[in-house]
Amino acid sequence: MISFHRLFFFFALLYPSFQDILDLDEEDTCYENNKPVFCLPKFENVVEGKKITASSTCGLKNKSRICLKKRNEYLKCDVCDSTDRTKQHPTDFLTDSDTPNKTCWISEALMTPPPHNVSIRIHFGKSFELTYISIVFCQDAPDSVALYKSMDYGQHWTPFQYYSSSCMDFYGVRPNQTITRDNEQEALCSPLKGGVSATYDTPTIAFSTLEHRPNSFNLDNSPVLQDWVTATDIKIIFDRLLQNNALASSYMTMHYAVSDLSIGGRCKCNGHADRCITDEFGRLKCVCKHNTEGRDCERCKPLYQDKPWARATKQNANECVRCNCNGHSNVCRFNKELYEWSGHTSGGICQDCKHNTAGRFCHYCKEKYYRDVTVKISHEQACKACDCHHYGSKGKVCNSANGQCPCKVGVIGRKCNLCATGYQQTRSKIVPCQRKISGRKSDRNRKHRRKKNCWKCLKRSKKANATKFCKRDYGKNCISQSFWPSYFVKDF
Ligand SMILES: [Ca+2]
Repeated sequence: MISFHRLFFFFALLYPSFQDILDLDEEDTCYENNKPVFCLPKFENVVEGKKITASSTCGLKNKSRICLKKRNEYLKCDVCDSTDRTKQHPTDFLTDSDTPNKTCWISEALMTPPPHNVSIRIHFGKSFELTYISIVFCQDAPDSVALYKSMDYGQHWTPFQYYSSSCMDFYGVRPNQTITRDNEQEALCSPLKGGVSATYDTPTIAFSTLEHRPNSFNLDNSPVLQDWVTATDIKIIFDRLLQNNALASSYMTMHYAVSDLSIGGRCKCNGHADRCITDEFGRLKCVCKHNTEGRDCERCKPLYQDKPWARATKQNANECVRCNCNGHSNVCRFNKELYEWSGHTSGGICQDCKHNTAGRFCHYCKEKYYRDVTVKISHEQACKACDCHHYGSKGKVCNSANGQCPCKVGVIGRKCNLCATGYQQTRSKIVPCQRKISGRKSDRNRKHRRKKNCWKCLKRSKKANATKFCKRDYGKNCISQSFWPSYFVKDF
């Protein structure tokens, strides 16, 4: 039996980040001296505690006779019966301890000539980055085995690795191809005899996901390989037990049998978390740092979009940067053009500015509000309503700097709610303030003349007449003949 620890150290030599992982402990490793740094969840046997299903397990439907072979010699034959604890061979035996007694998952009898297509599927429940897959057999290793991975919980499957004595005939892949930088995401095919498996005394498949791939020591800068090692599910398909069918005396007693399955890897957090936990819905997720979020820390938090999200590397933690919204928004969005424009320093645009603010940084007051310069822009009351007088102001929009509303003639005050000196209030909505009539003698004469012939309407109207002129809003149809200053008349 090959222990997990033995494999761990073996693959640590192949994987550049492993030495770092060995030093992990419970403290937050995503910061050093309050500065963000690249961090990783611990390296683990990913299948422990995971759901494993097999398309075929002996003894579930009926008792069956099992005869395992090693070095072409039959081992002791036995009965498989799921109802008998001493005779059962469930998928649990793939991940249990094989000490002191080796335990095996065993398929149903193969019955017919190949292909047999017996599969084992492991559901991780989250993206993991895998380093190796190890399968230890209870008898001679099968002749043809295919490993597949899925990145979307089993909706699509990608070949991960083939093993066969006849790669081309069985899987359509040339054996032992050379991987270059152009085809790093391609599955290889190799015979099971030799290679890594030959170093163990037990028939074993030991697939290293990065071995022979040129960028394996530059994973940080290789998105292709980052995808290559990522999986949410693994499927192992046993296609053929024996190379030579003629050797099969009877498929009735032939089975696939595996004593141990281990998959080395770590919860995928893109360098932004050092552990994963189960959330309130029972799903695994990263405990994201560096202002990131998502089950894989695969995006920046809503208010931290000033720079584009990036995976953390040993050189740069690529912490997500907070947008400057002056405390008036919790959301911003990243704009690539702005980011390019700024020389890669800032690309965030604040969204849904609150407290009557507006602008990319919520840094000025929205229309109909003005800036209260007595407080900082970050103050909740930094923008006050213009509150322009309905009749005294020409409009509702005031000067954004000082709040001055656009007053009608004769009207003053920030809100345009006062009559200027020399003006008096009227009931008119159009001319709320009119120039006062002087009390001097000459003016009294004018007042007299006004009564007599000052106003004359241009056309007849039931609503408008000279008497009502100063009380209501019927001035449009009337014209001053002599008394009122010309500028006042123009205002109608
Ligand atoms: Ca076992």
